[in-house]
Amino acid sequence: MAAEKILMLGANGQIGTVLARALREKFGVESVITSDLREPDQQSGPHEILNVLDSDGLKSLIDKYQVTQIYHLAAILSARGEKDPMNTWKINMDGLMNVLNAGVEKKITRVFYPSTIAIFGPSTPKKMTPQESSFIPTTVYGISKLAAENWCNYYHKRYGLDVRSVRYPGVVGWQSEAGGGTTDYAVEIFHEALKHKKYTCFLEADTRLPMIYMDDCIRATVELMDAESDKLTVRTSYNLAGMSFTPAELASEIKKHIPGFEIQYVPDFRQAIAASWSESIDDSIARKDWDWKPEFDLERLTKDMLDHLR
Ligand code: AKB
Repeated sequence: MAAEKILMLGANGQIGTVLARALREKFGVESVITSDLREPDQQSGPHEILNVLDSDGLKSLIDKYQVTQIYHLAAILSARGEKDPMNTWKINMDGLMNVLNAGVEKKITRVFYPSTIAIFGPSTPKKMTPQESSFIPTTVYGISKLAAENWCNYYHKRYGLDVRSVRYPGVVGWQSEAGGGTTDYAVEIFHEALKHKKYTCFLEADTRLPMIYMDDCIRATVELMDAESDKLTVRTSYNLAGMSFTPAELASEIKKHIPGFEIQYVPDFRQAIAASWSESIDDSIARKDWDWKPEFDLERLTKDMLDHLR
């Protein structure tokens, strides 16, 4: 374990910011090299400027730091991705192919790749969505992640690259901002509730989506990456569940802590994206293969968010 050298791509994002800190605690500050297009807001260890489309730049960083594991978090998410579909496809797909090819060439021992509930579509069963089903996503982000899952599986089968992946639900955390996603409302609402005691939600009140608290999200990622390779039966991407809630349910939970809090609903284009996704996830294979179990429900998430943000 001590000899691992980790390179994280897209580390300035919502999950990367928190995951980098967790990995630095586990492996040591100098063993985790973060990278992104820009410097991070708060530097917590070695950081490099890297565009994921620059495959030579990626390979030189692997050589420079003798990298053994890559966490490839760089992507354009569901809502922002719709503004420029071709650019989203390019960044999401070419970025992944650069990582997979560098992974094989440089003999990287483990790669982490996040997929998402955005791979689901209108034909996917909405409740307790199974690991495998009809997946016809409506966003370019979803299309790219579904293709990516299959590329990860292909590189594992064909080249033996140890790529591991989970389908993240919407992630809620106090440590970082969410950006460009359809589930972002569930983070924004806390900041607005504390600042202004009101929030205008871009989804309808009863839009139920799968969500996960940041602590569970980070733990799931670390536990999957720690699991023994031969226990992993899914090499596309594991279904992962935390909890499911609607904007109205979240608002009423927040009201228990901030009695005057008010919410109004002004749905925009993101409503159609959310309506195409699942309401809840069957993650029994993750539970069986690597003992996954979420700890946070809506009540605990709300209290923890407000305690930290206050
Ligand atoms: C998004 O809303 O696009 C992301 C996701 C569910 O992958 N948070």
